[in-house]
Amino acid sequence: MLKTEQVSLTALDRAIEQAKERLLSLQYPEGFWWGELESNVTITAEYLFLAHFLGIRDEDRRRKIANYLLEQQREDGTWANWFDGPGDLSTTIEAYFALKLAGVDPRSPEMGKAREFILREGGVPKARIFTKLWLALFGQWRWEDLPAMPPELVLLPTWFPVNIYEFASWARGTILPLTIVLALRPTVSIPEDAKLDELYPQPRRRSYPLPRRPGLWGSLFFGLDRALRLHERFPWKPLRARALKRAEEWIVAHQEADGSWGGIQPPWVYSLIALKALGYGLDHPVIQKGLRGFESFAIEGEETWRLQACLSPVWDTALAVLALLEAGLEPDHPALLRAGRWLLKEQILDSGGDWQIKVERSLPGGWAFEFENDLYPDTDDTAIVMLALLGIALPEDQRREALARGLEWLLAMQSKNGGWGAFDKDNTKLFLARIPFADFGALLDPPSVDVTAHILELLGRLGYDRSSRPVRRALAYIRREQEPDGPWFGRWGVNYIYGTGAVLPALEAIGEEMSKPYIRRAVAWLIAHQNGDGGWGETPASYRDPSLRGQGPSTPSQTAWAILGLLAAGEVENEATKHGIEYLIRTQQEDGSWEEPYFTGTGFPGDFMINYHLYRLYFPLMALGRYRRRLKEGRAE
Ligand code: R19
Repeated sequence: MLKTEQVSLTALDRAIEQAKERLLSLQYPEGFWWGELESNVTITAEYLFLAHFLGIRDEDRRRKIANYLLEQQREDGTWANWFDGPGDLSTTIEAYFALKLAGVDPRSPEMGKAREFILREGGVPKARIFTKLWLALFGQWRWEDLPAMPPELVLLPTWFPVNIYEFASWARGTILPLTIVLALRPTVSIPEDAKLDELYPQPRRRSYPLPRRPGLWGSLFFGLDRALRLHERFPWKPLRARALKRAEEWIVAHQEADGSWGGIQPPWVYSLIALKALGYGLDHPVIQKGLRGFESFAIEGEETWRLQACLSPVWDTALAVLALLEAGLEPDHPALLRAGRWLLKEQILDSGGDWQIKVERSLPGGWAFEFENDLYPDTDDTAIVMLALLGIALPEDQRREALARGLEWLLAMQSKNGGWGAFDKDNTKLFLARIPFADFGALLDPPSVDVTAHILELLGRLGYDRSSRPVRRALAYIRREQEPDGPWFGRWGVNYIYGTGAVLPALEAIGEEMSKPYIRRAVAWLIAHQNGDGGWGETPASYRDPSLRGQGPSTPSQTAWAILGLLAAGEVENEATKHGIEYLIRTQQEDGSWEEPYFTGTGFPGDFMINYHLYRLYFPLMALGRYRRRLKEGRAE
């Protein structure tokens, strides 16, 4: 057979070399990598709301936030939840309100365009519940028109079918303070010219009832909500005082070392609001620590100030290590040793956490995503960090101990259905997602294919094979989750390219026969969704519109995931792989990195999207490096 032309090996070597040098240059002296976690403007707008609520005035910061918000507004006057995405009503309302609070003139053309969009979309009554809650805090939405969420929830025991531990970790940390806020209804007044009357369709109604949700649970919860709200109006609440006390204690006990709650913005801002409503002063140590913590989540420019929803140093460090190993760095390279020592320090060994409610009999041993999030290690970070540690020449006893503790924790966290959720085991009470409060993000943390695949890949690397029980169960789960036409859904990355790009390397690692028909279907799906330029891309809009699965402008990280999938399936010589590699080589920049304005990370499918700023560098490097190794292995045979 006539061989098609090879990828130029000198060009490949050069691209790897440049990306490697670039990545090495970005390592922090302490040993970690840490890229920006870009999401959307609500995170920063809500910081301004919080400051306003607490009565903190910082003119300089307010101006910088307004600049940032205006800089993020698009031509059509809207704000979106991801680059090039559709304007989002709730996000646009929050940005508009923040700008008004910051003193921007509502008669300006920018504000006019935003207002037009908001009204065209139905105005404030059509916004999500979180947005309405912020407005209620400033008297711009009626407390009575929010769903009921009584603080007594915190008193329900863990054996009861409904209790706070049945919610995902992030929802638990958010809902708990919100029960206090909804019970106390703290309201702060704002200047007349910051009010939002113009964002209501005319004629304005006296009240806006909640929409009834379809289905049995929808109706049931709708009825329950009515009953609870009626109950709110009566003064007799025998358990209220005790519930508020317990919720307060829970909040205080769950603050992390960096002042955050859960290392993420939503529980953080609402916890501070709840504590303030309970009478905590600005000088209270818990509030002080909470407020100071935001400074390390902020990115300040000359004229702008923005906040990150969350920080990704552990995740970034482990993935950077994996990319550098693929690029051929020796296991004892000083950069890797430094990263390895830092990762060892980050392991959570003596702090319990919420995960223990569902998992008896396991020592802690996981890693969290952030610098400080000791109560919430997650299985995804733990698997990726352990994969990274396997490649670094650390002192053997230290590494063995770290891996043993990590493995014990991971095995204990496997859910009944064979997969792994991110933060909890068996967080699968799907009916809870039907409560009226749940109109944004996810309330549950059920197992996902991508996380399960990362753990499966780790188990394979640790020597587990398909005969072992955890692997058999995980494999069965993954098989059940495959789409009929071949790919797997991506829960924490966009979307089917991420899921499929995670599963195929995992299957290879546990020794699955890669010629099996179900794997061939996945390969065919990847190849069928390659773009004409040789790259792969998939838009976050694919979460809402299944006809867009696997489609979108090419991006470096998604191209890398597709290539990693193809390589795992043995497609080293495939034209599709070659074109993908050429796409990466061709689009690399002078500085060794790539451009990636598109969002390829997922917080909540369709609702909360993330642009991880280092994805554009370590994933392409990983793919190029692995491609080169596979080529060489092929030649050596
Ligand atoms: C893989 C590693 N991952 C396992 C970790 C990814 C962390 C993503 C950061 C997400 O940060 C958040 C978390 C929660 C929210 C919410 C929210 C939505 C609904 C409810 Br109820 C409560 C909170 C909104 O924005 C968020 C961002 C990559």
